[in-house]
Amino acid sequence: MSGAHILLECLVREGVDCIFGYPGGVTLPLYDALYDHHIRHILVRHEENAAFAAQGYARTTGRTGVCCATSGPGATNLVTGLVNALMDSTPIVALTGQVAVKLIGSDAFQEADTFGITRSCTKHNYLVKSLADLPQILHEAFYVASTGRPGPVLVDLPKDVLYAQARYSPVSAIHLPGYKVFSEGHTGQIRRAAQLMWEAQRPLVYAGGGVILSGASQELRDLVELLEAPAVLTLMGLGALPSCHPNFISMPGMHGSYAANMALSNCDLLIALGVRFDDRVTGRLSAFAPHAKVIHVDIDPSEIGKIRNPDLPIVGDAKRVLGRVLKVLTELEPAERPRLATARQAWWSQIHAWQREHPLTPAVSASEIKPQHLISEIDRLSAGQAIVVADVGQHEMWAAQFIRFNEPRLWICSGGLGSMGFGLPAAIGAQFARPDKLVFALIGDGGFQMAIPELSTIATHSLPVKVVIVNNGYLGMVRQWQELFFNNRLCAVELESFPDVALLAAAYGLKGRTIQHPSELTPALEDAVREPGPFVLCVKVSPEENVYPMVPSGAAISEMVLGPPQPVAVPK
Ligand SMILES: Cc1ncc(C[n+]2csc(CCOP(=O)(O)OP(=O)(O)O)c2C)c(N)n1
Repeated sequence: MSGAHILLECLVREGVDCIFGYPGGVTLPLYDALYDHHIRHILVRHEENAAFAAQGYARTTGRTGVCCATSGPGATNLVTGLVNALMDSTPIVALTGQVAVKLIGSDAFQEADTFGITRSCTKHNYLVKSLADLPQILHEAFYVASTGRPGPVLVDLPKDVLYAQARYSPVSAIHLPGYKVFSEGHTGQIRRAAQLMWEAQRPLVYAGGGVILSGASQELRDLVELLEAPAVLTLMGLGALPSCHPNFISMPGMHGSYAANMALSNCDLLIALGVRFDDRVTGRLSAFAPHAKVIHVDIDPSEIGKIRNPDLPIVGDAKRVLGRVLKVLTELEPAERPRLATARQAWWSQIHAWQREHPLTPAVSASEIKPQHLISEIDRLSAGQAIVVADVGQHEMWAAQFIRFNEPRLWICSGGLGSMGFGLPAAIGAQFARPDKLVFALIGDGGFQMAIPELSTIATHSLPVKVVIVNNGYLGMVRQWQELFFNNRLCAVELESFPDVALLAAAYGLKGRTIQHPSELTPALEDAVREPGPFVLCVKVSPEENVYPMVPSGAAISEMVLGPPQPVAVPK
């Protein structure tokens, strides 16, 4: 078999059913092998979008997404997507073409040092120098991408390796002596954690993307119910506990709710599960959860103590560790439960008071469409069941605040990297993975303009994605910071000359429409959802709305700005 056919055979054995990619000179043998192969190749319109689409696919399914690019510019175009996958621990395998082995280092046409360039933006990367190594490397790549803390793995494939012929023999085992996955957690630490959990007066569960990655939603639910503990979920963790669960407060951090941030600031035990104490959550670190002992469960040992030294670290897979913690908690329950009632009553009444004091409520107006109103209408239509893929900016934060997710893997965003341009291609990947699901791509007018070419991919496959553009005429999140922290000196944030979306969609053979009056909102969204195919809906919203609450950078998360500054009465 040729190297290209061996590659496809390995992909089949890994259960790959589709690849998002863009061809070029050195990957021609691969595309020739794909010509009559059952693995689907989805031609995106830019390699970065192949990486984002593979992540939309991976995040909705839990399986490893695959993207493919040619050498040189194709490979360098993948870089943002790779960093994005690394930051959000998303399992993808990126296949890149490379010039022939003997030309490497000669500045050959479309040569780039992909191995060197992607070293720091992948979990691991390989350069395949001989066809004999290809099967082993490829299966290792899938193993490394999907195990432990998942992430992107790149396999660079020289053209002559793809052309060469060899007898294919399947790989029977993977031995990576230097790669250890700790999954069970330390028995003694698990016992101590259970004890601390029962002893706490004001426990708070702080759960993130790691819980979703390990499939630990049920265990998380059992934990909060057993301990009668409140929980906050990070941007990456939304859906790990159903949004309608009574123990769920909301997202914490820079745009988290008052109650979530106050709970963090006042808890006496922080149960951190699959989270990395991101600066957007902690605010000023010295003031973060200042009264709390910290239990930190993470599969990646390098996360432990990276930002906050835990009192009790547990290195392991969230699902397995929580399963074991729950067992010990149940053993200890008869002795510990009686002490719980009064402590929890006080803690919960405090939390409910914070919720009543400053609830998260969407703004609504009779004369203009408030972006929060639009988002809450999407929430109503989704009813906690739709897949919502957000781009980056204000609309993303409002979506995280107001859209409910009653299952994991419904909310997809670019969390760690915050990469504009992510939303549309990631929605494409999600819709390919889940053709049965209603998929919203929620995008700002800035991010949309980074991804317009993917309307062509949507049209080609009649993908029924509902593209909703939250059009405020600005790079909204940057405008908000310029307004609040730079005396409203708006510089380079106005987005003039936005295209007429009905015409733009029609140019791609799609249906599209622009609305701007509140009375049009509900019918337009309902029409878009009823439409069996794709729909592009541009919603002109109030241009100068800001996301609140907001923790200014450098402030403690208890120092939230809860709303726009109130006009000060000038003494006469
Ligand atoms: C690739 C990239 N470039 C720049 C930024 C910085 N940035 C963060 S939010 C934002 C504005 C986004 O504007 P828009 O897409 O219109 O969404 P909005 O904030 O208005 O909802 C910018 C420029 C980024 N996150 N990603």
